[in-house]
Amino acid sequence: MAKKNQTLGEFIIENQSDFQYSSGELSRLLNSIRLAAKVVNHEVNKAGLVDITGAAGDTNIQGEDQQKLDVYANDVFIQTMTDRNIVCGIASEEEDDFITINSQDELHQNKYVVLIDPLDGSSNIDVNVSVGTIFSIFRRITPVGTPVALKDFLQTGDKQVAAGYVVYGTSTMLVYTTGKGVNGFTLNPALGSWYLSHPNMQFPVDGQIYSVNEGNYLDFPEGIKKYIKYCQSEEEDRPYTSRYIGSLVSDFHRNMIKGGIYMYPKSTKNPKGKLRLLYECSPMAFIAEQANGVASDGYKRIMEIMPTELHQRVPFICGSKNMVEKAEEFMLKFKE
Ligand code: AHM
Ligand code: MG
Repeated sequence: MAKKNQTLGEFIIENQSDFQYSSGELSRLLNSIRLAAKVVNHEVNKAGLVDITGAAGDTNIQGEDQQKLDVYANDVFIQTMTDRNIVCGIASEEEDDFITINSQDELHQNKYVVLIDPLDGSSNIDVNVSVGTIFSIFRRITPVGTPVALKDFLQTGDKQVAAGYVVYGTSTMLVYTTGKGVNGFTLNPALGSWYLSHPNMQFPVDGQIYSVNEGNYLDFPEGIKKYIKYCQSEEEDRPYTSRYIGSLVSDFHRNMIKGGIYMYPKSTKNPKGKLRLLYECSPMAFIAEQANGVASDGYKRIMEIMPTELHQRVPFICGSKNMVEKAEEFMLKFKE
């Protein structure tokens, strides 16, 4: 039960018993993600100083190499989880292959794998626009005591144990679900603590915002083109407002609070869509569904898609229930 003024640490402990046979492993894992997010937040906040302290690729005043922030975020999340020996494997959008965590004393004893997009939308950093981290947690399929295998990572979204995102915005927030609703915590930067600010987040069933890169309009499937025209038409409660940040976490976060739809369909440039099933779409789909929203590839639930490769891409339509269902209606009607 969410309590006013509760910190994320308190919330995680209090809700640990939601999991049958819980050993505290998932709680410790969430705690390490919350810690890494604070470290990354600190660095992201300083991004505007890069011209003063030296750009990525330069050597800074202390003789240290300046890293690009997405590489930095990748290192921080992986290192934080590895040091704590809390997962048996990690797959990252920044890495070609998954990483096997091999602790010396307790060989491959951990139960969970993490998939992460350490800094999504990082092209926005140069212009001081919000970026995010997205994470997804699965229970391993292979037996404990053995090294992780690709199949531990290639699971359908509906097998997720937890998923969440961090939005490094005007405030930094960590939003996550363990399958019992969605809760959002805002970082108090002075104290370094996350406070429950958005308990039980819900997508409004309907919305008035559509988010899509309309620069790709001519290449979109007919169903999406027709749906966009529907959003723009002057009927009933339309035209809708168009809002596109180009940073999935931020667009999703706004739409969840205000009601809206986010779309990244396939196009000639991105014949399978642009977004990655495992690092972006599947975790966001879990959060969306837990918040009364819908996530689809245009025809079926994202959560049911069986991945065949780590970096698989998929078209993504996600948001308020009635809006996504309407977009699906158009996709079906104008199926190519
Ligand atoms: P990235 O993983 O390379 O950062 O790309 C993902 C981002 C999403 O955050 C965003 O919604 C989308 O790409 C924007 O793409 P585009 O610039 O093509 O509209
Ligand atoms: Mg990304």
